[in-house]
Amino acid sequence: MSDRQRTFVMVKPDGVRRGLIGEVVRRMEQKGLSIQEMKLFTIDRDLAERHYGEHRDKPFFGELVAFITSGPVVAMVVEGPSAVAAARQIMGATNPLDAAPGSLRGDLATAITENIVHGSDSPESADREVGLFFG
Ligand code: 3AN
Repeated sequence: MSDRQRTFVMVKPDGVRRGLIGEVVRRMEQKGLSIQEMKLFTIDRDLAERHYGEHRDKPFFGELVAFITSGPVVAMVVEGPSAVAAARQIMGATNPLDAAPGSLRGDLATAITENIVHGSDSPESADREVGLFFG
């Protein structure tokens, strides 16, 4: 298909702690996306600060880095038709209280920091994030 894309998806430490790795993977696969690469590991501070570089000046940056390094994550390269938008639809809005029922965050989370999953917001972000985590 001509609009085939890849995107970067990560189950955050809260998702791993809560046993939601399978739920995230299941929803991606049921949508028609496929997992190309996957690894479970704990992010170090340097990678966390590079991943969240765009938020460096935000008041929640310290909290964000502390949380994302607080336990193992599952990083994935996910591929399929319109993968960037499709993965973000499955995840739902950043704030779980704004996320639609039926999305991962809408169904399974309440807090904006502990919102289970991350997905790239554009094909350019996907390339950058895949490079950071799998380069
Ligand atoms: P998304 O993960 O939906 O692309 P971004 O990139 O805007 O969202 O934000 C990255 C992460 O920063 C979010 N997943 C969330 O955990 C955290 N975050 C965003 N906005 C806030 C906020 N106002 N307060 C605390 N954490 C936030």
